[in-house]
Parts: sequence; structure tokens; C-alpha cells
Amino acid sequence: PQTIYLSEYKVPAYLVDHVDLRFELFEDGARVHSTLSVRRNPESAEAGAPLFLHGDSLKLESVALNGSVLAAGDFEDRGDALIVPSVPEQFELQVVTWIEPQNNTRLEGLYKSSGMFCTQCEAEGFRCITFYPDRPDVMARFRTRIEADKGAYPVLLSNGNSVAQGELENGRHFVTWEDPFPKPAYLFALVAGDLVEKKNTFTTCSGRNIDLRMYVEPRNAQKCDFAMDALKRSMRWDEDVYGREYDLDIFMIVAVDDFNMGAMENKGLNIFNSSCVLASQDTATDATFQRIEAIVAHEYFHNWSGNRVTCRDWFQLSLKEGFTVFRDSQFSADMGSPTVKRIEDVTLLRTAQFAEDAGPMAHPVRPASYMEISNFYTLTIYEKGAEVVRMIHNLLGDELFRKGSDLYFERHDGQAVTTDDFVKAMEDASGRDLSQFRLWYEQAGTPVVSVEDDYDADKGVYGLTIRQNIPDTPGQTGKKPQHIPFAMGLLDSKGQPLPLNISAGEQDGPLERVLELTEAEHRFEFHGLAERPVPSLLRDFSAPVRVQYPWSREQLLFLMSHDPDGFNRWDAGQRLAVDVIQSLVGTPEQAEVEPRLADAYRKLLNDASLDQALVAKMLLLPSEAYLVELAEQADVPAIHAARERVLKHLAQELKDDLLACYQRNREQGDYQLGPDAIARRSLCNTALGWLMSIDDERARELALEQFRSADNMTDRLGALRALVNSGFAADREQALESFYQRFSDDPQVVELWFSVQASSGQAGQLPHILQLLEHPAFDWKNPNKVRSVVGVFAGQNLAAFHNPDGSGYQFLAGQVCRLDDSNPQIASRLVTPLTRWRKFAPAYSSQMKAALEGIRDKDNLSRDLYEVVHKSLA
Ligand code: HT7
Ligand code: ZN
Repeated sequence: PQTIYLSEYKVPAYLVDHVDLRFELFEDGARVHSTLSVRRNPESAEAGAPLFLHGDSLKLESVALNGSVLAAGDFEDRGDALIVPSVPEQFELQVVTWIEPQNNTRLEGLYKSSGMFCTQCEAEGFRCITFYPDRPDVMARFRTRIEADKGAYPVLLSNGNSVAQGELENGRHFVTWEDPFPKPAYLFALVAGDLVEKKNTFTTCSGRNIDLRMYVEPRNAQKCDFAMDALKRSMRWDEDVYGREYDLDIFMIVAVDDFNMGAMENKGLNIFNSSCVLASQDTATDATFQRIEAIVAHEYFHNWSGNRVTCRDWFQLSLKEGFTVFRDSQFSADMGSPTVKRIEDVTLLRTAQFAEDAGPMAHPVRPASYMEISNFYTLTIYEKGAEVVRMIHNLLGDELFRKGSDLYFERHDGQAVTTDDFVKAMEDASGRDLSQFRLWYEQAGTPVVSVEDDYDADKGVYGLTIRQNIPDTPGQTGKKPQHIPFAMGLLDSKGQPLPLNISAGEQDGPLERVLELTEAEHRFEFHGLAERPVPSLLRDFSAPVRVQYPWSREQLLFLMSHDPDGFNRWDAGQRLAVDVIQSLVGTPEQAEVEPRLADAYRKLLNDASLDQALVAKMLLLPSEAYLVELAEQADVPAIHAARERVLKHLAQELKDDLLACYQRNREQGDYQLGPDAIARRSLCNTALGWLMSIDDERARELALEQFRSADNMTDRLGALRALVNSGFAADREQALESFYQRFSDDPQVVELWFSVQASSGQAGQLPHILQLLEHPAFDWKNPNKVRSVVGVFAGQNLAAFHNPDGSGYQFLAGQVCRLDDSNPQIASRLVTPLTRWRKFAPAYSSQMKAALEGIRDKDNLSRDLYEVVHKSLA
């Protein structure tokens, strides 16, 4: 496959002003009539260039230019492109293609899911529908007429407003949609199905009434309310915080079961993976509700950050994704607890994005090259991209950041632009120079910030020497220092924050400072300190870096209970737990577990004055995935054993406290979805899980009772998970069976049921995983099912996946090869755990590498998988 380089970007030779589409939908295929109004781009240097239209898996029926059918010699149908060598300055091109949505298992372009037609055009799916200059800098107005059987497909949707509808012969009907906003083809959408409509309205800040509609299969009609409310909250928030008003008269959301990602922000017609939009108290966990709120908001926010202002090319993907993730994280923080949201975001970043940055597919937030763009919908583009925008926000402050975003939207409305245009708008609005900051977009890898301190008791001066280093990544060495905002504070021995006086004369310095690191090494001095302070570093995780500082366990225990920064209190607890677990890896069973860890957790469990949402997070031990990420040559079974030992030790030591915590927090009265109730359920389920890890008989009774009487999915699944992960084998079997019987007709709940088993150290061993793949509810064509068994096993059940006999690796390689033929995007995502082979101890890494080589040697490797496998082996 060919590599595409940012440095080779050229403006399009031709622009499309208008697209007229007519879809004839049938059971055995679809005919697509497209009329493009094309003109030469005055900004292109390629005068007289041939017209080049992308295509993929299309059967061309005819081509006409200005109404005259072109003869075979007047164009070239190359399979992946339609080329017309000679065209006038301005013309109409009519193309008719035949496609087979019913056979489209890639889920790119137009396909069928549970009997309905739907589309996924980002990034390059529109070319699977018709020949088109399928690049985001070609923006056109679309008019779309859909024709289909009225009985089977009563609902026909596309972008914009519906402008005509009527009956046709043979029981067919049509609807025509017109989108007044020019857009790239990746934002095109079509849906046809037998769907129920849920209606609502929203009045914008300028008083316009917007029709809000959700379209779902009839069986899901009762699962729409939460998403609809989340949508309204998002619309109001974007007006209040960013001054962004919705622009069409209608906003639609559709839920489909088969979808490669979470959702898609098509203009006025967002399409969602059912699991990211449908929810009820009975079927969705608290985590699912929160995810739905965040994704509904994310897709809605794209209407401005992505649709009205879009990307010039796919190297700029983070322009819309990083900014929009930042916006949705601000929204979630405002809807709940900012500290808890920050902890969740940083957990994902440090566990998975740092691993990506240290792996073979490491790339900058603005990549310089790619083979297959679908492989670049990564944590780096999304999460690190959001961190980069967050740093700009922190450097500029609320007011100037808002001035910058206003300028960006105003300056570039209706345009396809670059990350550099975004930074420039921020610079112009604030007067700040962000030239060095731009390196965050260009350099891959996670900066390592190492901190040394010293204290001169005679002078009362405390010094910090801070160095930064950015590791080499594939194709990038010798990196320059980046502009790092480093928030910090100092505490005295009583836990009181100290004024940060940076000169001898200063007296009432601020209690927190954001140090701006721009050099490879800096020294900062703080004056007027009567005792050696305890540093609180990188508060609120002010930059996506690894901090190295030789924390003692005393310091961590101290920060855990005294740091005024909630995030850092949590982080101190994590660092302490990591240190304790790491110190036990490979030690004999009877080695002592640091006793102060249990003391610290006991304090947390029993202090009702603490924010219980934060306590719930602090009680979660660092995940195995995070411990692996921190390890040099990871021996997963040894890490797993050490973590289990700490978990069981804590459960044993804190039995009574855990039981008391459970009883205190067990919900009385009606189910609530507020932050307090969520924290209480989380505390109960953590306490239950810990106690069940030591097969505590009282906990078993509680788990069985909770499982039987739960009036919501968080509690039911919490109890099921505790039973499944316990040694009570008979209870486990019974609970799994009764859960399945109750929810077998609900695909989203069945996915939870699969993933509880696939992630379990007890139940999720390979022979059982193989049985799950044979289960009648498992479906290879459904990405959610594949993710909930194969993805969860390889990504979350680390000890089973890294079985020393290599069976987990061979299993994954086999499933990846099988999936590559039907859905390359899913195959190439699923292979990720194997690509990290260099991270593991030799006995493991050699077998992982061999499994990857097996995939490499498969016939007809897709471009998606080819890129990932070859880069991982390079
Ligand atoms: N912008 C959307 C990306 C997306 C996607 C990309 C590749 C293949 C399938 C896909 N489905 C959705 C989602 C988002 O970030 O909002
Ligand atoms: Zn997005």
C-alpha cells in the first residue's frame, strides 16, 4: 500500500458546488444517481488536470458530461478511481453506480444493519457509495432523494431539511432532503428503515425552535429519554460556554446495532452505535449513562468544531477530534464532578495513550504520513489532542480562550482548515506566542519530566530542578524541548499550602503556580520557607507528561490526605499502590504487604466528611494494564499475582470496614442517577468485589441478595461481576444463566454479559472464550459482540491473554485474520495488544511476535491490517 504524506498536500484541482443524489434502494442492491456541479479550482496550479474521482467497490453503470453519455474511451474506470482526462472549466457530471449494501460487511459507505439501510462515510466511506472527490477540503451543498419500499422502509432520512415527499409505483415512496450548509462528503448520511420516532423540541438562545428527533427500532422505544435530555443539555451548554447556536431546523439521532465506532456527527443526522445512545435504568450501568451523555455531547459539539469548521485534510483530524473531546470533557465536568472526570480522563490517557506513544504506531497529534487513515482514529489524536487544547486553555485562561475560539469559528466558518489555523486564532486573540507550543502537534512521544529538589535550611530556600526529555519514536529522534505548563504547590508539615515566593523579597506569593517549562532544564527557587516542604507536582495533570520524582511512601501518604488538589490526592494514592504492588512482583507469597496502605484505605473508608465520589475513585487499585504500561519488561502473570495479593490483603485487613461501608451506602428508596447515588453504588460494588475476592461468606450472601433485588443495572452487574470473579463456582454459573435468561433479547445487555465473562480471571480462560464464540447470541458481523468477547479478553483479561503457553496470542491472531476478510477496521483495532510485543519479557514477546508474523503472512491482508502489522514488526 501507498504512504500518503502531509508534505505532499495540494489543493483540489476541481471543486464541487452542488451534489444531487438519487438513491433507489432495493433488497438486492441500490442504484445511486449522482449529479455533480463541478468547476476548476482557481487556486489550483494544475490547469487542465484530469478530473479524478475516488471510488471503492462500485459498479459503474454510466457517466455523462453535461448531459452527453461518455464513451468508454472518454474516461477510465480504475476500480479505485474514475478519471475523466478532458473536462471543461465548469460542467455537470452525471454518474450512475450500483452497490450492494446487503453484502457490505466492512460497515463503510452504505450498508444494512438489522434490516435498515444506514451509512458511515468518515473517513473515506463516501467513495463506496459513488465516485466523488472524497476529501474533506471539497465542500458542497447536497440534495438527496431516497426511494424505497414504503412498507419495509417507512422512514427515509438524510442531512438537512426534508423538502419533498410522495408516493411512487409498486408501493414505493420517496423523500427529498436538502442541506443548505456546504459540507465534505464524509458528513453525508442516509438512513432508511422501519423506525419509531421520538420527538422533542429545543428553543435556542435566539428563540428558534428546533425539532429534535430520535429514530430507533420499535423494541428500543423506551430507551431514548436519557439521550434526548443529554442532547438538550449539550445544546444549552454550547450556547452558554462557547456561544454556539444550532443552525438547522431539525436535529436527528438514529441508533444502529452494527457500527464500527461509537457514533458519527453527520450534519443534522447523527448516527449512533446503539450501545452509545440507548439506555434505561434496567439495562444501562452508571458508566454507560455517563458514556452516553459524553458521546451525545461530543457528536453534537462537532456541529461547530468539525462541521461548520472542518479539516483541510485527514492529517488535521485532531483539529476537530482533539478540540471536540476537550469540549465534551469540559461539559461532563460541568455536569458532574470535575475532579472525578479528570481522574477518568487521565486514567485512560496514562494507561492507553502513553502506551500508544511508546509503541510502534506512535505518531504526533498531527501525523506526517499514513497508509490507511482509519488507523489514525487513535487515542493520540483524540485524547492527547484534547490535552493539547486543554494546555492552551490553561495558558490563556477562560476569557482569552473563549476569545480565541470565537475568533476561530468566525474566521473559518464554512472552511476546511488546519491545526495551525486553530493555534493562530488562539495567538491572535490572546497576544500570546505559541510558536514553541506548536511542537505538541509535531513531535510524537510522551515527555518525561524529572524533578529534583533541594532545601537550604539556613536561607529558607527550596529549589526545584526540572528537566524534560522526549523519547525517540519510530521515525523521530533528537526532539526539541516543548512548552509545558507545570502546575504545582508546596505544603508544610501540617498539610497547609505555602505561599510560592519566587524572589527573596516576595512575601504573599500565590498558593499555586503554573511553571512554564520551555528549556531542557530549569531551576526554580521558593523563598521564605521555615521547613522543607512537600511538593505537589503537576496538579490537575496540567500537561500530558510522565513525572519522575523520588516520592517516599511517607510523602505519598501525606499527599493522599492533605493535597488541596483533589486530582493529586487521588494520584498520590495511585502512586503508593503502584509502588507497593511493584515491590511485590516476583516476591514469595509470604512477603509482607506495606501495612500503611491498608491504614490509608481504612481512613478513606471511614471518613464520611470526604467527597464520596473521590473516595470511590481512590479505592480503585491501579489496573493491570496501567501496571504493565509502567513496567520495563512486563511479566504479566507476575504482575497479576502481585496485584491480586495486595487486593486480597486489603480485603482481609479491611473486612469489617468494607462491610460497614457497604451497609452504609446500600441504596434505600428510589433509584437516582445523581453523583451521590453513583458514588454510593460504586463504593458498594468495590467493597463487594474486594470481599468476594477472598470468598467471604457474608459478602456472598450480600452479592446474591443484591443480584436478586437490584432495581438497576449497575447493582445487578456489580453483583454478577463479584460472583463471576469469586471462587463460588456454582453461584457464578447460576447467576450467569439467570442473567442471560432475563436479558437475552437485549443486545446491549448481552454485550455486558459477554464482557463480564471475557474479562474475568476466574471465568474468562481461553476454553470458555471459545465457547462464548459459539454462543447463539454471538455474531461475527456485529462489532460490539466481537469487541465484548475478543477485544475484552485480549485487552482486559491480561493474565489469561498472556498465558505463558502462547495460546492467547495464537487465538487473537486467528480471530484477527478471520475478521480482516469481513471488517478490516475492526481487525486492525483488535490486533493492538499484539503490536505491543516489545513491552513484554522475552518469553512472551517472542511468542507475540511470532503471532504477528503469522498475520503478516496471511493472503490478501487489508491495507488497514497491513499498515499496523508491518509497522509493528519493523
Ligand atoms: N468522527 C467520528 C469518527 C468515526 C469513524 C471513523 C472511522 C470509521 C468509522 C467511524 N465512525 C465514526 C466519530 C467521532 O469522533 O465523533
Ligand atoms: Zn469526534
